[in-house]
Amino acid sequence: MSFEKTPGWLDWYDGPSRPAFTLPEGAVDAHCHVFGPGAEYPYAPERKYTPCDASREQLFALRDHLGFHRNVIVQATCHGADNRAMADACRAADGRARGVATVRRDVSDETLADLHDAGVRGVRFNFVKRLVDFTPKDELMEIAGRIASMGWHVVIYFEARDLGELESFFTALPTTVVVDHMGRPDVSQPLDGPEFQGFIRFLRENENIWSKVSCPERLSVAGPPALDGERAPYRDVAPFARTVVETFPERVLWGTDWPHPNLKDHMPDDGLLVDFIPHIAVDGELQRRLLVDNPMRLYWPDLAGDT
Ligand code: 0GY
Repeated sequence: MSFEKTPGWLDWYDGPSRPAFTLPEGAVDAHCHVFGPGAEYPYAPERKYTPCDASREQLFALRDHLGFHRNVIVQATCHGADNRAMADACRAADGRARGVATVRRDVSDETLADLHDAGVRGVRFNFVKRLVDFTPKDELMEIAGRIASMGWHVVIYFEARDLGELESFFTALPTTVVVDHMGRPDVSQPLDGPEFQGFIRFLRENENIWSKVSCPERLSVAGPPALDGERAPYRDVAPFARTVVETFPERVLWGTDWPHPNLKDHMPDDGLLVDFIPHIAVDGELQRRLLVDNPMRLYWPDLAGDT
Protein backbone atom coordinates (compact mmCIF):
# COMPACT_ATOMS: atom_id res chain seq x y z
CA MET A 1 0.00 0.00 0.00
CA SER A 2 1.34 3.48 -0.74
CA PHE A 3 0.32 6.69 1.00
CA GLU A 4 0.35 10.37 -0.02
CA LYS A 5 1.72 12.65 2.66
CA THR A 6 -0.53 15.43 3.93
CA PRO A 7 0.13 18.53 1.76
CA GLY A 8 2.78 20.73 3.34
CA TRP A 9 4.10 17.89 5.49
CA LEU A 10 7.62 18.55 6.80
CA ASP A 11 9.86 15.47 6.82
CA TRP A 12 12.16 14.78 9.75
CA TYR A 13 15.65 16.23 9.42
CA ASP A 14 18.15 13.76 8.06
CA GLY A 15 21.66 14.64 9.22
CA PRO A 16 21.20 16.10 12.71
CA SER A 17 24.24 17.71 14.29
CA ARG A 18 26.15 16.05 17.06
CA PRO A 19 25.09 17.72 20.30
CA ALA A 20 27.62 19.74 22.26
CA PHE A 21 25.94 18.51 25.47
CA THR A 22 27.03 15.01 26.52
CA LEU A 23 24.06 13.04 27.77
CA PRO A 24 24.53 11.14 31.04
CA GLU A 25 25.16 7.43 30.69
CA GLY A 26 21.96 5.46 30.26
CA ALA A 27 19.89 8.46 29.09
CA VAL A 28 16.34 7.75 27.89
CA ASP A 29 14.57 9.54 25.04
CA ALA A 30 11.17 9.24 26.71
CA HIS A 31 8.98 10.60 23.90
CA CYS A 32 9.42 9.57 20.30
CA HIS A 33 7.42 7.80 17.62
CA VAL A 34 7.72 5.53 14.61
CA PHE A 35 5.64 6.08 11.46
CA GLY A 36 5.09 2.89 9.51
CA PRO A 37 6.71 2.36 7.13
CA GLY A 38 3.25 2.58 5.62
CA ALA A 39 3.88 -0.25 3.15
CA GLU A 40 4.44 -2.62 6.08
CA TYR A 41 2.32 -0.99 8.78
CA PRO A 42 -0.52 0.86 7.02
CA TYR A 43 -1.67 4.16 8.47
CA ALA A 44 -5.09 4.01 10.13
CA PRO A 45 -8.21 4.91 8.12
CA GLU A 46 -9.35 7.33 10.87
CA ARG A 47 -6.01 9.25 10.92
CA LYS A 48 -6.00 13.06 10.77
CA TYR A 49 -2.70 13.29 8.90
CA THR A 50 -0.54 11.09 6.67
CA PRO A 51 3.14 11.41 7.60
CA CYS A 52 6.39 10.51 5.87
CA ASP A 53 7.71 7.13 6.94
CA ALA A 54 9.98 7.03 10.00
CA SER A 55 11.13 3.50 10.72
CA ARG A 56 12.42 1.88 13.88
CA GLU A 57 15.87 1.47 12.28
CA GLN A 58 15.97 5.22 11.64
CA LEU A 59 14.87 5.87 15.23
CA PHE A 60 17.58 3.59 16.63
CA ALA A 61 20.20 5.27 14.42
CA LEU A 62 19.15 8.66 15.84
CA ARG A 63 19.29 7.25 19.39
CA ASP A 64 22.89 6.15 18.85
CA HIS A 65 23.90 9.35 17.07
CA LEU A 66 22.60 11.58 19.87
CA GLY A 67 23.98 9.38 22.66
CA PHE A 68 20.77 8.02 24.16
CA HIS A 69 20.69 4.48 25.46
CA ARG A 70 16.95 3.82 25.51
CA ASN A 71 13.68 4.98 23.93
CA VAL A 72 10.06 5.23 24.99
CA ILE A 73 8.05 4.93 21.80
CA VAL A 74 4.63 6.55 21.98
CA GLN A 75 1.89 5.34 19.65
CA ALA A 76 1.28 8.06 17.06
CA THR A 77 -2.31 8.96 16.21
CA CYS A 78 -1.72 8.24 12.50
CA HIS A 79 -1.72 4.55 13.50
CA GLY A 80 -4.95 4.80 15.50
CA ALA A 81 -5.27 1.82 17.88
CA ASP A 82 -3.22 -0.48 15.63
CA ASN A 83 -0.12 -0.72 17.80
CA ARG A 84 1.90 -3.09 15.59
CA ALA A 85 4.52 -0.63 14.30
CA MET A 86 5.20 0.66 17.83
CA ALA A 87 5.13 -2.79 19.49
CA ASP A 88 7.37 -4.36 16.82
CA ALA A 89 9.82 -1.48 17.28
CA CYS A 90 9.91 -2.19 21.02
CA ARG A 91 10.44 -5.90 20.37
CA ALA A 92 13.29 -5.14 17.97
CA ALA A 93 15.16 -2.97 20.48
CA ASP A 94 16.73 -5.74 22.59
CA GLY A 95 15.10 -4.48 25.76
CA ARG A 96 16.15 -0.88 25.08
CA ALA A 97 12.67 0.42 24.26
CA ARG A 98 9.37 0.63 26.09
CA GLY A 99 6.07 1.63 24.53
CA VAL A 100 2.92 3.62 25.19
CA ALA A 101 -0.12 2.29 23.33
CA THR A 102 -3.50 3.49 22.21
CA VAL A 103 -6.28 1.04 22.99
CA ARG A 104 -10.06 1.05 22.76
CA ARG A 105 -12.63 -0.34 25.14
CA ASP A 106 -12.90 -3.59 23.16
CA VAL A 107 -9.21 -4.49 23.57
CA SER A 108 -8.88 -8.06 24.86
CA ASP A 109 -6.91 -9.12 27.92
CA GLU A 110 -4.82 -11.23 25.57
CA THR A 111 -3.86 -8.20 23.43
CA LEU A 112 -2.96 -6.22 26.54
CA ALA A 113 -0.77 -9.11 27.71
CA ASP A 114 0.93 -9.26 24.28
CA LEU A 115 1.58 -5.52 24.39
CA HIS A 116 3.05 -5.88 27.87
CA ASP A 117 5.31 -8.62 26.56
CA ALA A 118 6.50 -6.32 23.77
CA GLY A 119 7.42 -3.67 26.36
CA VAL A 120 4.34 -1.46 26.59
CA ARG A 121 3.88 0.14 30.00
CA GLY A 122 1.28 2.82 29.38
CA VAL A 123 -1.67 4.05 27.35
CA ARG A 124 -2.09 7.51 25.88
CA PHE A 125 -5.34 9.46 26.17
CA ASN A 126 -5.35 12.26 23.61
CA PHE A 127 -7.60 15.32 23.96
CA VAL A 128 -6.10 17.39 21.13
CA LYS A 129 -9.04 17.78 18.77
CA ARG A 130 -7.01 18.21 15.57
CA LEU A 131 -5.45 14.75 16.19
CA VAL A 132 -8.27 12.46 17.30
CA ASP A 133 -12.03 11.97 17.45
CA PHE A 134 -13.67 12.30 20.85
CA THR A 135 -13.65 9.25 23.15
CA PRO A 136 -16.17 9.25 26.04
CA LYS A 137 -14.57 9.63 29.46
CA ASP A 138 -16.30 6.54 30.85
CA GLU A 139 -14.54 4.47 28.17
CA LEU A 140 -11.18 5.99 29.09
CA MET A 141 -11.79 5.43 32.80
CA GLU A 142 -12.67 1.80 32.14
CA ILE A 143 -9.40 1.34 30.19
CA ALA A 144 -7.45 3.10 32.96
CA GLY A 145 -8.88 0.68 35.53
CA ARG A 146 -7.79 -2.31 33.47
CA ILE A 147 -4.27 -1.13 32.75
CA ALA A 148 -3.75 0.05 36.36
CA SER A 149 -3.88 -3.55 37.46
CA MET A 150 -1.00 -4.32 35.05
CA GLY A 151 1.17 -1.64 36.64
CA TRP A 152 0.88 0.64 33.57
CA HIS A 153 0.36 4.40 33.61
CA VAL A 154 -1.63 6.93 31.56
CA VAL A 155 -0.08 9.57 29.30
CA ILE A 156 -2.33 12.56 28.61
CA TYR A 157 -2.04 15.05 25.77
CA PHE A 158 -4.12 18.24 25.89
CA GLU A 159 -3.91 21.98 25.18
CA ALA A 160 -3.43 24.35 28.14
CA ARG A 161 -6.80 26.05 27.63
CA ASP A 162 -8.61 22.70 28.14
CA LEU A 163 -7.04 21.82 31.50
CA GLY A 164 -9.84 23.42 33.54
CA GLU A 165 -12.50 21.32 31.89
CA LEU A 166 -10.48 18.08 32.02
CA GLU A 167 -8.83 18.38 35.43
CA SER A 168 -11.42 16.45 37.46
CA PHE A 169 -11.13 13.53 35.04
CA PHE A 170 -7.33 13.58 35.20
CA THR A 171 -7.22 13.67 38.99
CA ALA A 172 -9.62 10.70 39.19
CA LEU A 173 -7.27 8.45 37.17
CA PRO A 174 -6.02 5.53 39.28
CA THR A 175 -2.44 5.44 37.95
CA THR A 176 0.63 7.57 37.56
CA VAL A 177 -0.31 10.18 34.94
CA VAL A 178 2.26 11.76 32.59
CA VAL A 179 1.43 15.05 30.85
CA ASP A 180 2.86 15.50 27.37
CA HIS A 181 4.82 18.69 26.64
CA MET A 182 3.89 20.52 29.89
CA GLY A 183 0.26 20.67 28.80
CA ARG A 184 1.26 22.88 25.85
CA PRO A 185 1.59 26.30 27.56
CA ASP A 186 1.27 29.50 25.57
CA VAL A 187 4.82 30.76 26.13
CA SER A 188 3.91 34.28 25.06
CA GLN A 189 2.03 34.53 28.36
CA PRO A 190 3.96 35.31 31.55
CA LEU A 191 5.59 32.56 33.54
CA ASP A 192 3.79 33.82 36.64
CA GLY A 193 0.48 34.25 34.80
CA PRO A 194 -2.66 32.26 35.60
CA GLU A 195 -2.31 29.68 32.82
CA PHE A 196 1.12 28.36 33.67
CA GLN A 197 0.67 28.78 37.41
CA GLY A 198 -2.53 26.73 37.08
CA PHE A 199 -0.43 23.94 35.57
CA ILE A 200 2.13 24.17 38.39
CA ARG A 201 -0.69 23.99 40.95
CA PHE A 202 -2.14 20.95 39.13
CA LEU A 203 1.19 19.13 39.58
CA ARG A 204 1.72 20.37 43.12
CA GLU A 205 -1.69 19.15 44.29
CA ASN A 206 -1.39 15.74 42.61
CA GLU A 207 1.74 13.80 43.42
CA ASN A 208 0.93 11.06 40.91
CA ILE A 209 1.12 13.54 38.00
CA TRP A 210 4.39 13.87 36.06
CA SER A 211 5.30 16.12 33.14
CA LYS A 212 7.35 15.77 29.99
CA VAL A 213 9.34 18.97 29.52
CA SER A 214 9.64 18.25 25.83
CA CYS A 215 8.79 19.91 22.52
CA PRO A 216 10.31 23.41 22.72
CA GLU A 217 10.12 23.40 18.91
CA ARG A 218 6.34 23.03 19.11
CA LEU A 219 5.83 25.59 21.85
CA SER A 220 8.32 28.26 20.80
CA VAL A 221 7.13 31.54 19.34
CA ALA A 222 10.69 32.87 18.96
CA GLY A 223 11.85 29.76 17.08
CA PRO A 224 15.13 27.94 16.89
CA PRO A 225 17.93 30.30 15.91
CA ALA A 226 20.97 30.02 18.08
CA LEU A 227 21.71 33.59 19.11
CA ASP A 228 25.20 35.05 19.31
CA GLY A 229 26.61 31.90 17.78
CA GLU A 230 25.61 29.91 20.87
CA ARG A 231 23.80 26.61 20.73
CA ALA A 232 21.01 27.92 22.98
CA PRO A 233 17.80 27.31 21.06
CA TYR A 234 14.15 27.99 21.87
CA ARG A 235 14.94 30.52 24.58
CA ASP A 236 11.34 31.53 25.13
CA VAL A 237 10.38 27.98 26.22
CA ALA A 238 13.37 27.39 28.50
CA PRO A 239 12.06 29.30 31.58
CA PHE A 240 8.81 27.30 31.51
CA ALA A 241 10.56 23.94 31.27
CA ARG A 242 13.22 24.94 33.80
CA THR A 243 10.54 25.90 36.31
CA VAL A 244 8.88 22.49 36.00
CA VAL A 245 12.23 20.66 36.26
CA GLU A 246 13.28 22.59 39.36
CA THR A 247 9.90 22.42 41.09
CA PHE A 248 9.27 18.70 40.44
CA PRO A 249 12.71 17.18 39.79
CA GLU A 250 11.52 13.65 40.57
CA ARG A 251 8.52 13.79 38.20
CA VAL A 252 9.89 15.06 34.88
CA LEU A 253 10.81 13.29 31.63
CA TRP A 254 12.37 14.50 28.39
CA GLY A 255 12.06 13.29 24.80
CA THR A 256 13.00 14.38 21.30
CA ASP A 257 9.48 13.85 19.83
CA TRP A 258 11.22 12.55 16.70
CA PRO A 259 9.97 12.40 13.90
CA HIS A 260 8.10 15.56 14.93
CA PRO A 261 4.60 15.20 13.49
CA ASN A 262 2.64 18.17 12.20
CA LEU A 263 5.25 20.89 12.49
CA LYS A 264 4.31 23.70 10.14
CA ASP A 265 7.19 26.16 10.01
CA HIS A 266 10.46 24.35 10.65
CA MET A 267 11.86 20.93 11.36
CA PRO A 268 14.24 20.86 14.32
CA ASP A 269 17.80 19.58 14.28
CA ASP A 270 17.61 16.88 16.95
CA GLY A 271 21.21 17.60 17.95
CA LEU A 272 20.20 21.17 18.77
CA LEU A 273 17.20 19.87 20.74
CA VAL A 274 19.59 17.90 22.95
CA ASP A 275 21.51 21.12 23.48
CA PHE A 276 18.31 22.60 24.93
CA ILE A 277 18.58 20.22 27.91
CA PRO A 278 21.28 22.01 29.95
CA HIS A 279 19.19 25.20 29.72
CA ILE A 280 16.31 23.53 31.52
CA ALA A 281 18.17 21.09 33.79
CA VAL A 282 21.12 23.17 34.77
CA ASP A 283 23.25 20.80 36.82
CA GLY A 284 24.34 17.19 36.70
CA GLU A 285 21.93 16.07 39.42
CA LEU A 286 18.86 17.52 37.67
CA GLN A 287 20.06 16.12 34.34
CA ARG A 288 20.51 12.63 35.78
CA ARG A 289 17.03 12.65 37.30
CA LEU A 290 15.39 13.96 34.11
CA LEU A 291 17.18 11.68 31.69
CA VAL A 292 17.98 8.55 33.65
CA ASP A 293 16.50 8.08 37.14
CA ASN A 294 12.92 9.17 36.43
CA PRO A 295 12.36 7.32 33.14
CA MET A 296 14.07 4.21 34.53
CA ARG A 297 11.79 4.24 37.60
CA LEU A 298 8.71 4.48 35.39
CA TYR A 299 9.65 2.21 32.48
CA TRP A 300 12.43 -0.13 33.71
CA PRO A 301 11.82 -0.35 37.47
CA ASP A 302 13.70 -3.66 37.62
CA LEU A 303 16.86 -1.98 36.33
CA ALA A 304 16.44 1.40 38.07
CA GLY A 305 19.52 2.14 40.10
CA ASP A 306 21.89 0.05 37.96
CA THR A 307 21.70 1.59 34.49
C1 0GY B 1 3.54 14.70 19.54
C2 0GY B 1 2.64 15.74 19.03
C3 0GY B 1 1.71 15.66 18.05
C4 0GY B 1 1.23 14.48 17.42
C5 0GY B 1 1.09 13.26 17.99
O1 0GY B 1 0.44 11.06 18.00
C6 0GY B 1 0.48 12.10 17.34
O2 0GY B 1 0.03 12.20 16.21
O3 0GY B 1 1.50 13.04 19.22
C7 0GY B 1 1.10 16.92 17.58
O4 0GY B 1 0.70 16.99 16.41
O5 0GY B 1 1.06 17.88 18.38
O6 0GY B 1 3.68 14.51 20.72
O7 0GY B 1 4.14 14.04 18.73
